[in-house]
Amino acid sequence: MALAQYLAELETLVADAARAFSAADGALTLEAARIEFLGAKSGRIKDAQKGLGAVDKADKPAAGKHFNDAKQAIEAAFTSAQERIAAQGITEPGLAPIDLTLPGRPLRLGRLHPLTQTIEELKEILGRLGFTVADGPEIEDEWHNFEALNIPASHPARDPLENFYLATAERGAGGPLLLRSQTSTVQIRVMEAAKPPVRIISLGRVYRPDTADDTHYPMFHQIEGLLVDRHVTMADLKSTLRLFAAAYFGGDVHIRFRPSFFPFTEPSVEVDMSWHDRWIEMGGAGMVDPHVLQAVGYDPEEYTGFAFGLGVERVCARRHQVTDIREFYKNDVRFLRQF
Ligand code: FA5
Repeated sequence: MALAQYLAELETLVADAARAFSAADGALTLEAARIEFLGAKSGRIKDAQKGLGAVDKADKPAAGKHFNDAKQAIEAAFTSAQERIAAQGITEPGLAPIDLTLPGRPLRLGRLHPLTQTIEELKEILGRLGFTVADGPEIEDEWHNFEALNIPASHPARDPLENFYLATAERGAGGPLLLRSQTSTVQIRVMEAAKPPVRIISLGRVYRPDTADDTHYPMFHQIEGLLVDRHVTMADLKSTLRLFAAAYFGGDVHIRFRPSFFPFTEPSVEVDMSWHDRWIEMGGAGMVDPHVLQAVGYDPEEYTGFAFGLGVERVCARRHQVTDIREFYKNDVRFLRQF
């Protein structure tokens, strides 16, 4: 190749590179130009270097010198484009320069679900009244969910249509398995494992095939309380629930017992609470039935006890003036962010 032709090619190369680097308006376009001209494998400078081999032998020293000059010019064009882009704070083509004096975007922190917050608060309040937390399984057998709670096989509460029985041949030590329909199961588990006195609460999920509406959901939470000791009376039950209600809702709260029936308590009551002049059913309670004490090996002549079971969604909804408990399960962050 004649020297003149090689020099002409170098000239075009330098001009193309100068144009590409000065047109670069962000990190991406600059990088694309760098690869095109200065790329180590197939950049155009690399090609020009290979082209030196084809120049007539006598012209090689001159061609080599021009090649070095061209390479330096292109590298200089790259460096100055790089500095220009950095100085303007441009990171992407088409974006305005970054204003480093703007305040940062705050990180959006997650938070505990309102029901989790309520559960923690209830544990704390009843903890102050001397109750410790006990846990039980969500998959239960018939003994703990019904039998030991004085709910015989003929009782309508055991109807398969009223419960989530598991479609499995597997059985627990206490018969067929189901998702527990109440936390009262934990009363039995605790009394089977410990001698009186007993003073526990248990909080957790329970399951019932209820149609969802503003006060019902097929999966919900209960807080169960159980106190067994000598000389325990209904008065102790009422004062405990009153102290609990006053601590959770603050002043202006009233509680009321309505006669009711639960197979595992005698007498039994529904517990209503009123706060800001509206009564709402929170749960059931009563004195532990002597048959239940007997079933777990406690002497009902010596010991008496009270138990209560409240709906956590109801308690939480009342406190925060949520009118529909389904809101707790929609996962709408606009709702959840308020707690
Ligand atoms: C019981 O479950 C008894 N185990 C309570 C109990 C415990 C009585 C200890 C005596 C001694 P009940 O089925 O009424 O009772 O439910 C208690 C509370 O759970 C209700 O008052 C209500 O607040 C809540 N609850 C019941 N069903 C639902 C549901 N589908 N969705 C949301 N909350 C519910």
